Amino acid sequence: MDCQEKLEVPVYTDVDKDTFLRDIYPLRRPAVLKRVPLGPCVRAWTVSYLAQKGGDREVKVHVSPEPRMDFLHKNFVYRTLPFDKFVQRAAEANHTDFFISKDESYYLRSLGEDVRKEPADIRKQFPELAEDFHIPQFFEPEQFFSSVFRISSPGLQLWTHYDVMDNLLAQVTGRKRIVLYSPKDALHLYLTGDKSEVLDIDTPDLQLYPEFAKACRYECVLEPGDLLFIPALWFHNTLALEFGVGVNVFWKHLPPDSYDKKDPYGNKDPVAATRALQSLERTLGILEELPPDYRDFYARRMVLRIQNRGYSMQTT
Ligand code: AKG
Repeated sequence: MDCQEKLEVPVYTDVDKDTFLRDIYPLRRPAVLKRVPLGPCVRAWTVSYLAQKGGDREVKVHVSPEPRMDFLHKNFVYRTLPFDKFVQRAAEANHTDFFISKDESYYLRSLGEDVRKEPADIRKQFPELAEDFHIPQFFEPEQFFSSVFRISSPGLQLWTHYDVMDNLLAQVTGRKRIVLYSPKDALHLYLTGDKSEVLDIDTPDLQLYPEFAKACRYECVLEPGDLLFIPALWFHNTLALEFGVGVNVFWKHLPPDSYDKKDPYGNKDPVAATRALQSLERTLGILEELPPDYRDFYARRMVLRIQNRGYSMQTT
């Protein structure tokens, strides 16, 4: 059945750790949290302040001729810029200095020092700016995984994807629209790995993606100073309504050994899920030994087994 309604993400005000852990976190659903103190960043992080305090250390950024980034056709390139120049360019609509076009869009997703090994930590990569940002202490310090700087040009849209850790996304400046889909809608999102192939979520091509109509869309607009709790595995798509600066904090909520140790981005599937997916690939290879009509029949039987043994929640 198609999902007709757009669902609002519930909003909570003045949430402290106890309320978060008692009333919000156990629901495993997204929630907007207003008036949680984030520190002086909310007022201080103007373009000139960011440029001056962040300095000229080099950052690797996405640059795209179109504001909607497309991972399928790779309509973006990675370029390196001094942080101060990057911030100025991301905040302006038209550029005198540019890589592709005058109105190109920019996006920073900060990285760790050793990109392949180390998760981003704003306290290490941007210590002067990190002083202004107070990470909400809603989880134990040993659960901390990463804190990621997210800076977007106006209109920048990031494809729908999921992460494997719990996440608090702090929108420090600028407004941002977030659309979310439940993990239960995984079958309707045309996934390639952790990303949905449906890039235009507002006017989707339903001839090409008919199942997408069944996915239930949750939506919210984050104002400066708002936090969004994104539980692990919830799909999210972000659209910067203005130039905006955010920081998101990932933390581990499964036992530490469940996670892939070589995962600086926090988006590698848990080790047991990877093992299960690998063995599915092997199983599919074995099915190919059968003639097509038998392969089809046994594939359907396997789907039934997976539904009966694997699903624990109602689909939509
Ligand atoms: C995340 O917090 O995981 C995001 O993908 C945020 C993207 C953004 O805010 O631009």
